[in-house]
Amino acid sequence: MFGHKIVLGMATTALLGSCSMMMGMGGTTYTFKHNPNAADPAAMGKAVAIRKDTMVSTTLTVSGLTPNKAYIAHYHAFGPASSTDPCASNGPVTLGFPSFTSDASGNASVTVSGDPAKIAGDMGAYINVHYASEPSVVPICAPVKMTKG
Ligand SMILES: [Cu+2]
Repeated sequence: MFGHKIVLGMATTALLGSCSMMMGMGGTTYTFKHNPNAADPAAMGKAVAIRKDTMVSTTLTVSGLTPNKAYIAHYHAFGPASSTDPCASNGPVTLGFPSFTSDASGNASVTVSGDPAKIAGDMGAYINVHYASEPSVVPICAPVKMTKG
């Protein structure tokens, strides 16, 4: 489905990945991949989810966006269109990030804190970044849960 897959070789990902099963101090890191479209072709980044008391705080750090452009991002549930590719599953929104705007260099960061139940299991299968002006345009997606159920 995604012939245009980008492999990111970030040392920090490996470092944080070492405790990815713990949801501990380092949190869990998910890597954004580019969807098969022409929007923001250099877009990339990561999402880091950290459990804090009874909440989960997730921070997106993204680059390669269109400079000074408004974006929206959400956690989505596993949808009906695929059970093995969350980013292609077309699921409903379960937790929305605050809307944000890229800086003059195309970088952006945004954090949402929410009830873990909203993104537990199939409820938090992937994170999408959309153009705020045209939500059907989704340059990048971070898979969180690879298999439905
Ligand atoms: Cu979305």
